[in-house]
Amino acid sequence: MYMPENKKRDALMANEKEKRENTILDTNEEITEPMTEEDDGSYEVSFSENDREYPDDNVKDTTEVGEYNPDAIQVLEGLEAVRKRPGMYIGTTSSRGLHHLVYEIVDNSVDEALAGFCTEITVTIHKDNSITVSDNGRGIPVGINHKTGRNAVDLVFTELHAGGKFGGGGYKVSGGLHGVGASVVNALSEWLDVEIHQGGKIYKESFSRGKTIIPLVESGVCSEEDTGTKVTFIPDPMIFTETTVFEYDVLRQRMREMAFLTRGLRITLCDERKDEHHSPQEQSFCYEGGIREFVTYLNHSKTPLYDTVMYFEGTKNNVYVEVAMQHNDGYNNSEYSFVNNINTPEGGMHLVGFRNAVTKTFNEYARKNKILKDSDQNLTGEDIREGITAIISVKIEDPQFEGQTKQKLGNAEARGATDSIVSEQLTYFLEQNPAIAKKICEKSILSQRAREAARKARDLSRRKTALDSMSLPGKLADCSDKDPKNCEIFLVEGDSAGGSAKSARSRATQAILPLRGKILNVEKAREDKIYANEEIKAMITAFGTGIHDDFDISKLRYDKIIIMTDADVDGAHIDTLMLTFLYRFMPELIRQGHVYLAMPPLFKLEKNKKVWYAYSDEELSRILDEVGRDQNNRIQRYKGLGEMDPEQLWETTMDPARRVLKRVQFNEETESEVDLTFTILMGDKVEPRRDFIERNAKFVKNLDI
Ligand code: TSJ
Repeated sequence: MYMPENKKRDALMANEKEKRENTILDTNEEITEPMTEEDDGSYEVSFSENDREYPDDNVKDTTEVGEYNPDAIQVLEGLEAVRKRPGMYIGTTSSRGLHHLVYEIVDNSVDEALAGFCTEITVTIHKDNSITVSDNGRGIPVGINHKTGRNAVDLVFTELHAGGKFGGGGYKVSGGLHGVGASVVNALSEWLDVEIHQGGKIYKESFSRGKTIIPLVESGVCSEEDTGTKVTFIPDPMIFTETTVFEYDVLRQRMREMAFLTRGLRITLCDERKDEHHSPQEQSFCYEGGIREFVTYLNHSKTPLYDTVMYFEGTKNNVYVEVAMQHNDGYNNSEYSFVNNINTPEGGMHLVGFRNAVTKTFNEYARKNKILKDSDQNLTGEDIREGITAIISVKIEDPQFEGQTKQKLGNAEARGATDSIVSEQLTYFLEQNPAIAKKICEKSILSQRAREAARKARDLSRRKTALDSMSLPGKLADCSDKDPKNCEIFLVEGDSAGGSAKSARSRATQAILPLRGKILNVEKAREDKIYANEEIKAMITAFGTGIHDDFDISKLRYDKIIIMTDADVDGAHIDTLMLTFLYRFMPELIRQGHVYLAMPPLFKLEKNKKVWYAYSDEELSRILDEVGRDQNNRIQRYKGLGEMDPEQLWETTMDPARRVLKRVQFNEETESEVDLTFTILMGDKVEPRRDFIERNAKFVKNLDI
C-alpha cells in the first residue's frame, strides 16, 4: 500500500495555503462558461473575515507553521460561490459533471484506503438516483477541535477545500478537477446525509444545498470495531439541468479503474433502480495484483508475447511510481497513464520518463548482447513499444496539470523519478529474463523494418498528393458542392450496392465510395501492409484530413462520413472494421462527431398501395399491430442493400429528410473501454470475440450511439 512519508508530509503542509490558492487559480483557467454581466473577467479569489463563521473569533491565526490544524484552513469562498459557478469547480454540469460528484466522494474513501485504514468501499445508486458511498475506514473525526470549536465533519462538508486535510494525519492526494472535496458535492446536492461510525457510536449530520440542516448528533451505538463513513446525496436538479440520472456503466468503468489502481481495495457498485432503462445489478472489483492485473485485463483478448507482466515500483523525489507492462503480438500500443488515480489521456512527464527509460534500456541491452550490431541503427521507442500494454501510475503531492484540457502532467520530478525507477528495474529484469528480452528485441527489429517500408510508402503517397492534389481515388463518385459543410460521403460495402447508391444519390452533396468486400483489419496488420491497401488509401485521400500526427480536421472534405452496410452480421463486421480503422488512424473524426452509420431497413411492408419500412423486428411487429395482420400484407425482407433498387435506397437510407443515421460517439468516460471493445472484437483470439458479439448483438453498445 502506498503511504506517503509523514515527515515530508508535515513539511509540505506548511505550504498548503499557497498551494491551495494556486489550485484554485489553475481551475479558473478552465472556465468554459460564458461570463455574466457582473463579471469583471477576473477570478481572483478573495475572502473576508466575515466569511468565517467561527464561533470564537479569538482563536484564529495562532497556528504555528508546520503544525497543522483546521484553523489554517483558509475559507476561500463560501459554498454559494460553488452554486453560482459550478463549472469552475466540477468542470461542467453535464452528465460528466454529475458523475464527478461520485468520484469526489469516493476519492475520500480511496485516500483512507491509501492511508491503510480502509479495505472496502460500496457505491449504491438508489431508485431516486441518489447515491450512497460508504467505507470501513476510521470515520471522519467527530471530536470538537479545541481551537475552532468545530468538528472536522463540518469543515469537510461546509468549508471549501477543507476536505480531508486536518488533524495532522490527514493527507490528500488530489489533482485536476478531482479532489476539490466533499464540500463542493454538498453545495451541489439538494440534500446530503453523512453517517459516521466511530468509537462505538453512530453520528449523523444532514445538509441541504451546502447548509447544515441537522447539526452533527450522536444517534445511536454500534460495536467498537464497526467504523466507517457513509455519505448519501442527491444532486440538485437546479444545478444539473441536463440530467440527474446516473449511468451504471460510467460509474462501473471508473470504479473498476480505481480498484485496479489501488490493489487489494474492494469496491462494490450496486444499482437498485428498476425501471424501463435500468435493472438491479451489482458488481464488485478487487484486484490483489493491482495494475499488474489491469494489464492482464487489457490484454485478455490478445495473445501475449510472453507470460510475465513486468512490474516496477519505487519512490524517488517524493514521487511514488508504479508501472506494469506486457507486450502482445499485435502492432498497436496501449499505454494508460495516471496521476493520483486520475487518468492523463494526454500523458505528460511520467509518460515521457517511462518511454525514455524503455527506449534507452532496450537499446543498451540489445547492444550489450549483440542483438544490435555496431553498424545497426538504434531501435526507436515506437519499435520497442509495438504491441505494448502498459499502465504508468504515479502519486505525487502537488500535481500540475497542463495542456488544453489539463490532462497532461507537468511536474518535471515525475519524469526523472519514472525514468530512473523503470530504467533500473527493467535493466535488472532483462538480465534475469533473457528469453523475454530476446522476444521483445526481435519484435522491435521486425517493427523497425516494417516502419522503414511504411515510411517509403507514405512518402510516396504524400508526394503524389503534393504533386497532384486532385488525385482522388478512381472509384470515388464525388459530389459537386465544394463546401465540406454541405457534403457527405457514403462508404458503401460492395460494388453493386455502390452502383445503386451512385444512381440514387443527390449528386450535389453526396459522394459515394464503394469499398470491395471486407476491408483490412488494421488491428492485425503492420503499417506497411496498411498503407499498401487500396481501400484504405482511397478513404484517406477521399477524406482529405491525413492521419495520425498529420491529421488536420480543417481539411476534412465531408461533414458526414456515413458507413453504409447490409443490416446483417457481415455488415456489422464491416462496420467494425471501418470503425476500427477510423478509431486508430483518425479518432478525432469520431470524437468530433463526423462518423455515422446508415440504417437500412430490414423489412418493407406493402398494403393497399401503401408502403412502410421497418428497421427492426419490433418495429415490424408494431406496424403490423397498427395496420392489422391479414392476407393483404406483403412483407419483403431485405437481405442486403443490393436488393433495393436505387429509389428504395434513396427513400429509406440516403434521403436526409427520411433516413435514420446513428452517430458514432465516444463516451469520454469510457474511452478506455471503447479501446477494449475494439481489442476484443478485432484481436486474434476467437473466443472472447464470439462471446462479445453474442452479448452485444450489434457491437456498438459501448460506442454510446
Ligand atoms: F469527505 C467525505 F466526507 F466526503 C467522505 C469522507 C466521504 C466518504 C464516503 C468517506 C470519507 C472518509 C474520510 N472516509 N474515511 C475518512 N477518514 C478521515 O477523514 C480521517 C480519519 C481519521 C484521521 C486521523 O488522523 O485520525 C484522519 C482522517 C483524514
